[in-house]
Amino acid sequence: MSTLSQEQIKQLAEHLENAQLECREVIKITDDHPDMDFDDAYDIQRVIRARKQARGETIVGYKMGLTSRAKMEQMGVDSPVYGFLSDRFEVQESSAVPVSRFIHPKVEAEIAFVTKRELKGPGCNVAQVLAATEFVMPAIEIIDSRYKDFRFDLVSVIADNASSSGFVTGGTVSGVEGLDLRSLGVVLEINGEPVETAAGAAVLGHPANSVAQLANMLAEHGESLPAGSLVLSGAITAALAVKPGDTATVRAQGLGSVSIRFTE
Ligand code: 0L1
Ligand code: MG
Repeated sequence: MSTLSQEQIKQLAEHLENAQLECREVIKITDDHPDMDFDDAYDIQRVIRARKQARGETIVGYKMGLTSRAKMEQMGVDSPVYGFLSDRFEVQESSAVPVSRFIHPKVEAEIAFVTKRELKGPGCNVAQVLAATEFVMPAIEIIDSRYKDFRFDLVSVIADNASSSGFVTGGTVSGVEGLDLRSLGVVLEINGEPVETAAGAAVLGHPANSVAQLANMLAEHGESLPAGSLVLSGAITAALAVKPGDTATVRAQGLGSVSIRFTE
């Protein structure tokens, strides 16, 4: 069920996308639209996606957000969300990223999946995801809520493309055969100091379960996850704010590491 008109959805998509493009924070949109629901929020997100595609951007995949207890507790919410990834969000491994490209960036340690077959819900499960996975690799997601002080509710954050704004993948590319993603240890380092540590099970019990839930959530809007998609399965640890001069590194057991450096 939706509560907003098509015109309101269009206006809110433009409002949030402009905030992203202009690196400008805004107040969460439910302050002015308290009755808006999940359907409205995903409709706004899809209009933002269409605006970017109309400008020539390619949608390379999706991110799952709010997938770990640590993240849910950090943000005061209780269910996962998804957002899309544009090719323009990609940052090259070991490159320098200006913090000025963002409003208030934070980094997250994630396991990225690349699929070789379409995944379609409802009923998508871990086994189907593992069978459809070409490879996995460590990733850093840069999140940047457009909302002032990262203050939002679930509906507002979905409309804001789940704070999606940057990602970098790297390390070792590995097939999933023989890999225990549930007990895979991951360390998030800032400036060489291990700051957060956790195992893959922190992501909805198993990172592949997060990908299955993504396919099932996409199915609610008549969509599927195409073959060749990149999926950031969700933060394994809490997100950490970064500032110019910081280097963030994610090390994943047996999968090597991936780093980025932040400048002014
Ligand atoms: O990737 C994430 O878990 C972020 C989802 C959106 C919430 C946030 O901005 O922290
Ligand atoms: Mg994330």
